[in-house]
Amino acid sequence: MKQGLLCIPTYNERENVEAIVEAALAADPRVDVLVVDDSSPDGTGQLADRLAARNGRVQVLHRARKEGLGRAYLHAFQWALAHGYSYILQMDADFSHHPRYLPRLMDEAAAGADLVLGSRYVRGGGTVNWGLGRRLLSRGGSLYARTILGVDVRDFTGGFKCFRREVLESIGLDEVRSTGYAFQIELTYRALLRGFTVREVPIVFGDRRVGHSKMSRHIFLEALIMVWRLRLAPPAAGAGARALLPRPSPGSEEAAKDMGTSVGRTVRPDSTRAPGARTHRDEARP
Ligand SMILES: Nc1nc2c(ncn2[C@@H]2O[C@H](COP(=O)(O)OP(=O)(O)OP(=O)(O)O)[C@@H](O)[C@H]2O)c(=O)[nH]1
Ligand SMILES: [Mg+2]
Repeated sequence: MKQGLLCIPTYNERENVEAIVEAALAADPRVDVLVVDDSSPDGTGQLADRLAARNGRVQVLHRARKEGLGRAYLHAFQWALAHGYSYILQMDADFSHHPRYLPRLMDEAAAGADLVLGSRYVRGGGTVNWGLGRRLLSRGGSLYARTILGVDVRDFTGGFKCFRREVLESIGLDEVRSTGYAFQIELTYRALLRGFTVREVPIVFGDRRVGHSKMSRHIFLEALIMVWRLRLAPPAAGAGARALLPRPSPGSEEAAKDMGTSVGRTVRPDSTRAPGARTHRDEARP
């Protein structure tokens, strides 16, 4: 079985694609790269083809038209499963997600986490060069999703992740409905509903280096609405979803404080509760 496949969706990322692919390959020898390009008018797909021709660790998936980040990822994830990868990673092309974190994401998954999230909102994580408005929007978005869905994930909208293949095999990729930021929320929520553990590790999120944003009001509104749809018609938990409100494990906060440092946190289903129910626990690792 092959190790990691890093899926990088691109739309008009001509200035970034070569540098990000090379940085990713250099950052972790366990990881191959799949560029998923939606026929970018600026020629990103052809540039990626040239990279693939030079390097056997690079593949390119060309899609006929721009259908949003979520559709591109779903296509890439199916490809990764069909090609036998054990760990499937996702990352933006614009260096907001720095490849230096890839080994940590892989290590945590190899150590047993089912889904690892690069998280801006755990100790040690953060954002740089963001104005107050964007900070509030991002933090507010995670708080909104966390509150409505009742699971204690700190960074719900981030797109720097590593899935064990079993997660993607069992969360019903064919039924995923969202396309923009909501896609990140939906996949993490589906993983928790299926009983998988989610581990958040800190990342510092930088501004895109060059190129243009594809963020739109539509993507934002989709996330607002989709969270309620997930809440009211949960993909896998049926009517039990109201029982999912998190409950901290006794002593976990104290344990984290005693260690003096927290370099990640785990959200996991609680096996001592009814099926589908879950709680969360902070973890401190030296
Ligand atoms: N294949 C594909 N990739 C997309 C699509 N929309 C966005 N992307 C890629 O998804 C990643 C994230 O998009 P960004 O435009 O950076 O979104 P953002 O990070 O919210 O916005 P910025 O802060 O401006 O960077 C980038 O690598 C984009 O090229 C799409 O429709 N199809
Ligand atoms: Mg970006």
